[in-house]
Amino acid sequence: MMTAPDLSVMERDDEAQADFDALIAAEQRIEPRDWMPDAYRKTLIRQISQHAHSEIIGMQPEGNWITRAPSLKRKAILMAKVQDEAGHGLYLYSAAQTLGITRDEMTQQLIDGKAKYSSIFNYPTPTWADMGAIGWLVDGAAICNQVPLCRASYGPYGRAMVRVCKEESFHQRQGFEILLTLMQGTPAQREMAQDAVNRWYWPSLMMFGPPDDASPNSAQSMAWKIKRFSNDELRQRFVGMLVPQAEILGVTLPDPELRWDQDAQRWHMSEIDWTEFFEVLAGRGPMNAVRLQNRRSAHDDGAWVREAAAAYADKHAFPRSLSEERSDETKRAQPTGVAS
Ligand code: BYC
Repeated sequence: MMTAPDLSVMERDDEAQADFDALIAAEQRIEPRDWMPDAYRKTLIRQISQHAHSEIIGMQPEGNWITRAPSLKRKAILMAKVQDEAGHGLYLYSAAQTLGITRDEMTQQLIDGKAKYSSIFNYPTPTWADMGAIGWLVDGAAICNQVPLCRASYGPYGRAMVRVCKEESFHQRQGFEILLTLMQGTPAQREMAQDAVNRWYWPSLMMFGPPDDASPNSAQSMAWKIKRFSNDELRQRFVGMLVPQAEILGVTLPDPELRWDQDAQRWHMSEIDWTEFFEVLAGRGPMNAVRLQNRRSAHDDGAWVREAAAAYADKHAFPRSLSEERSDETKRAQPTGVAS
């Protein structure tokens, strides 16, 4: 009987690529079991692991204020928020692991200083108002960036983003509320809130990445429907969200050129200091060294926990020997608490 000849490797790859393209075009999700181009896998590992590292490093600037929060209620809220960030990091590491990289590899890249994480976490938090500014501006920018990522073409990433975004909304509101309380306080408190907004405004705009014409990854990531909007589009959307909220707060956004350009239908703003952005990316921001050193120390200090957990897992992974079982049975059979 005649059998059909096997498809050549090239033909099979073309077919797999065509199936992948069709799923993307039809707004369907790519799942871990599906074939995907190597470059798509690499891009996702890059973005998701950077995102996970950002959540984990992002615990530090706020963790700095847990022991100094001005009231028990503020401390409880801040602790819950920082714990949420740890949870986000863990969902994201898990999503990246579905692409074939291990958690250990990602952690090693971070502590070796080879992996990027968001530039925003390389700035200091000298006052309590920084907790308000981080919630309002940093979590606000994160929401603008991450809501579209809920529709990312890679299933595990998009699904992780849904829960992350719900929690980020709460974070943004708690930051707004901290600033609102300070703005209704004494002149010194109002000054502290404005100062924090002045320091965090520009770095929060940098969170969206370089301008579109200097963003090497955007075009391909948008074609793959990982990113749904460009860096500049999201930055515009963010500023549009901030302007009315700043009015309610009574704070000034530190850009004298900021105005709505009716003709261009976009926000006109001063040029962002991209030199500062690239300096921070190169590891020369105000807090880069401290953030990485803290992460390394935490990793070293946690070595015994990992070893204990691995030993426990090993112990339960294999059936116990017969003699161990027998010795347990003998112990159970002996009456306890009876004086001999
Ligand atoms: N910081 O071609 P581009 C949070 C890099 S945490 C550092 O535009 P892409 C929170 C970029 O990676 C949420 N690096 O890249 C936690 C690329 O370098 P490589 C953090 C940046 O990927 C605790 C190069 O510049 N959010 O909310 O198309 C407390 C060229 O850029 C940055 C995320 O991680 C930056 N700001 O677009 C409170 C969002 N910007 O990898 C809050 C997920 C760019 O080629 N990530 N770079 O060497 C994304 O949406 C995208 O990766 C980006 C960049 C929009 C950030």
